[in-house]
Amino acid sequence: MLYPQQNRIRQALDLSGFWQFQLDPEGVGEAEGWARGLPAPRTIAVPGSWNEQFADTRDYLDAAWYATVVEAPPSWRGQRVFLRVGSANYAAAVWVNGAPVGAHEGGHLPFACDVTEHLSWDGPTSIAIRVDNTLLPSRVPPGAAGGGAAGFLRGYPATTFDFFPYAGLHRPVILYAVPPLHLADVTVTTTVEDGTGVVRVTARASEPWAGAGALTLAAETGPITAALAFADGRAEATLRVPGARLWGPGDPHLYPLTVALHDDGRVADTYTLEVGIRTVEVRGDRLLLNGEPIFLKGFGKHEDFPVNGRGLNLPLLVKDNALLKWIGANSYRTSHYPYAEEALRLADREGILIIDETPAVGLGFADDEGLIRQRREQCLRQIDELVARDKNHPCVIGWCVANEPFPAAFGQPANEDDPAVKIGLDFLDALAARARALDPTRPVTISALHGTPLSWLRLCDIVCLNRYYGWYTQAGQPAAGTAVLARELDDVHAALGKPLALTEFGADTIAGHHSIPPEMFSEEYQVEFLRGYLDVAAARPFVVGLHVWNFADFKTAQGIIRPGGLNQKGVFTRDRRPKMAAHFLRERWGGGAPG
Ligand code: BDP
Repeated sequence: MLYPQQNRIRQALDLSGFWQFQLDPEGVGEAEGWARGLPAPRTIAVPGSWNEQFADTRDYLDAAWYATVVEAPPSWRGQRVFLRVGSANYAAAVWVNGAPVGAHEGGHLPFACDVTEHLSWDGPTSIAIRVDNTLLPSRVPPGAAGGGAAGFLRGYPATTFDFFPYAGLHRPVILYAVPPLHLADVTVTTTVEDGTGVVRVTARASEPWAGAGALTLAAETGPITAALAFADGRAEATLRVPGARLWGPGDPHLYPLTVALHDDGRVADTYTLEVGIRTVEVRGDRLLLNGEPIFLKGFGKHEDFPVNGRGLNLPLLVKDNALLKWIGANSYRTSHYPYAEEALRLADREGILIIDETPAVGLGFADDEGLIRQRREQCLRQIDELVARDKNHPCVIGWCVANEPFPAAFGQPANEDDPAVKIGLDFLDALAARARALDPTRPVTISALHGTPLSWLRLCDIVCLNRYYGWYTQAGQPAAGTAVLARELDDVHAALGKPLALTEFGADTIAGHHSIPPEMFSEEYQVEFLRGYLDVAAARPFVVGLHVWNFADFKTAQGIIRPGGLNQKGVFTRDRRPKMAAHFLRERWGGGAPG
């Protein structure tokens, strides 16, 4: 699905702003006709989570309705008009002028509804979106009834994951118009042959159409063009860019590529993408970018900020990228769900490498078979939608199809003969296979918990490990923790011969709390902990990446292991002030000037 674009043919109207909002705890809205108008609305900001905008909605996760009105420009008549919701967490249903136009499940990926037939052309059109984020075991991520932390560790709201279950319209809602015959999709892949960039483009039209089109890539030496011949709505062409400037952290050069569709000799539709020419490859136990070994320095992050919740926050994206540069990082993982498209576009421009993760967190395999089947369908759909959305971003260097799946009980070492291990293997194999089938150009991984069966790790191109030796185990003894870590890395590498990355390791740290000798929760302990992991990795060339958990403190459910409702493993506070660890990492990673 192409991100809506405003150009001389395509029109896009961003509906971000103040909407009407009403909770529907009894689920009566549809029967009572709320799709045509909310009986007792209040005002809410879109995008944004509803949880932090009002005091009474913090823990509310059931249905709520959003409504607005818009006047469609008369010049759009005769076009096809879509309503695109960037992210509605978790499930959404949409009405236009009271008529149902679509529904979607899965909170972090966009969907679009064709609303052409439902718009008013002589007055306002009403739009209503019902969103609910009820924590159900059949959803992905699953609600706590299907597993997760048990007993005294369980927080409120009852998630199976360690971040707050923010709800609402988290990204822009965009109304856009395209010609009846239009470009429905474009896929770009790049390789490099003897310094020549090879850009392969596949374009798909909105119908099984035959006709002509063109590609134009703006190279520094002038435009490079190719003709497109559509047959059955599909066309392919290859562009060659001699002496291409290869995209990477040092020089994130983007070539504008315009795809045009010609009907009756005129340009019927056109779409422009920013193309980074680069290759990503796993060879032996190394990760290569443009044929050279690359070491990933960075973080697991979250979309999280006071008041915005998980809502798109453009200044924060800019600030975070500047802090990544300041600290000397070159990458992050979109833990534990796909981030806003705007984040990826910025990363394309700034040369930040991204491991793009699906929302598959908190998956266990000792549950009811029917639930597992439902989650599997949802996970596969989310991979389809994620790859469709993000395939053209040079910043995306890999797909992570699950975070910390666990066989029977969370964190318990697994025995390969355990039936839950086999069920999990089959499930995860299907996810990895789907990602590879959709996109053979990028490595696939799973971020794996301590005790993950080797058979699951074998599914990964890069073996990503989340480890907390010296925190959840070997508590208070960072050196004992790193000794365990060193042994395990050597064992896993000997068994699999693949590149390893540590995609999580960290220690909760209360900013301003100090102690000598270092004690848990102090800034000194966080530095000692991270130093140990960095040293172990530095001595092992097969470790190709280090992502500290976490970039910044972030909100979680309330519970006894999360004082203040925060996970405090950030090297920055939630409002982006550096802890001692940030300065330590900057020194180790050779960070730059303040951005
Ligand atoms: C890992 C999870 C991550 C948590 C982290 C922690 O992947 O979401 O926030 O542990 O406990 O298990 O800090």
